[in-house]
Amino acid sequence: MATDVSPGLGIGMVGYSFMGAAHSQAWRNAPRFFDLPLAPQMRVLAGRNREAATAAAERLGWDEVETSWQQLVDRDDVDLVDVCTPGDTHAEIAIAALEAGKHVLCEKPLANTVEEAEKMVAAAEAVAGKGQVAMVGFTYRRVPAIQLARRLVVDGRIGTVRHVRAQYLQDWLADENTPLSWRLDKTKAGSGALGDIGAHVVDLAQFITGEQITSVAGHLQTFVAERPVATEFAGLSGRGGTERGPVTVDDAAVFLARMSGGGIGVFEATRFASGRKNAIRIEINGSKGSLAFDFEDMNVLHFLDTEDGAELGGFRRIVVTEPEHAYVAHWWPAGHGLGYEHAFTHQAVDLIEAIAAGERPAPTFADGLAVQRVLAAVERSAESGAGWVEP
Ligand code: 4PW
Repeated sequence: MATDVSPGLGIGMVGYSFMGAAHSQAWRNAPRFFDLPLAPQMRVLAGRNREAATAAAERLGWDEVETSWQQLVDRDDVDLVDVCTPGDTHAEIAIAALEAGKHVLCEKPLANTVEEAEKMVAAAEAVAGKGQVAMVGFTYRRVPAIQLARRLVVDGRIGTVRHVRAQYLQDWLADENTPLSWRLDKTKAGSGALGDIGAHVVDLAQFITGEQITSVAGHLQTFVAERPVATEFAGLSGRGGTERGPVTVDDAAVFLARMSGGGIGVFEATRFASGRKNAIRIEINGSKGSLAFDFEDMNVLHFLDTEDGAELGGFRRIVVTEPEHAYVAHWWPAGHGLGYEHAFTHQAVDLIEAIAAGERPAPTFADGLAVQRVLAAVERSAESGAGWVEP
């Protein structure tokens, strides 16, 4: 366990809903379980409604509250701005924070459009020489089993990638009476399942394989065009009244992909997969082996090595809870398993260590832009119905 960590890194977080809560526990837990070169100090949380922001700050452990993100960005005691707002505000806040000399952690998808994402990358590049870092929150990269999958690919254990099969399946919209929220509003979220959850599997596929998606052919579908307007909403559920309003984003996205190494991919993102709560499933088949992961069994990675031969071959079920696995030694004894929140803590740890070392932690804003370009290409392909489109 960590004991004495110093000096401090002042954190200011904008937004305090689902992601804000996940990030808050990460800033709190990171120095308690990892020896960090800088101690994160949860200085200020920003939210427009003072009463609600104050209640959130008390609950989540923040020292103070500001009612505008501009005030937060202007503070001298804030070194890092953590952007946990809907996508329509990412570019403005992140760019202002970088220009004010702050490090930035920005939730995914990086922005709502490629143009915004390009401006964010330019802002990050402009200050990179000063040691300022800009990272996008593709948090699932930091699940230990995903880290192991990446290492197996790097070590050549699956050979040349032939197939990528990637799905992100949730079901919180399967009930047609689940009310509207910002995630169903194109002006706030940019897109629906495609950007909210599809972005994760695009990033994971590119991260694990080390390849880029070079062209896509996609289809987007909105199953329920109208829903109750929310009277309250938190996390992924809420309550609605009798008033109804339009859903302006996709409910589900599917697309085919060509990979830069010559393989092909099939991607699916939906919030209508009844019974699937947070199933991030990735299977990769290579010339020498295969990998399979499902977040609903997140401490396990399945690995097939063709060198095992026909008689003894088959998928190994690797329980990724040994101290030799990434991050695990800082937590519990083997077999005790990690959960959703741990990846956020690992993200905070890696970010803090990179800042202290003067390095640029991945996923960078450029990685976020690469994902954004794939999402935009899927939208163009779906709109035109013309088939293959290049990001
Ligand atoms: O990881 C997921 C997010 O990116 C979460 O489970 C919910 O869906 C919240 O936003 C997306």
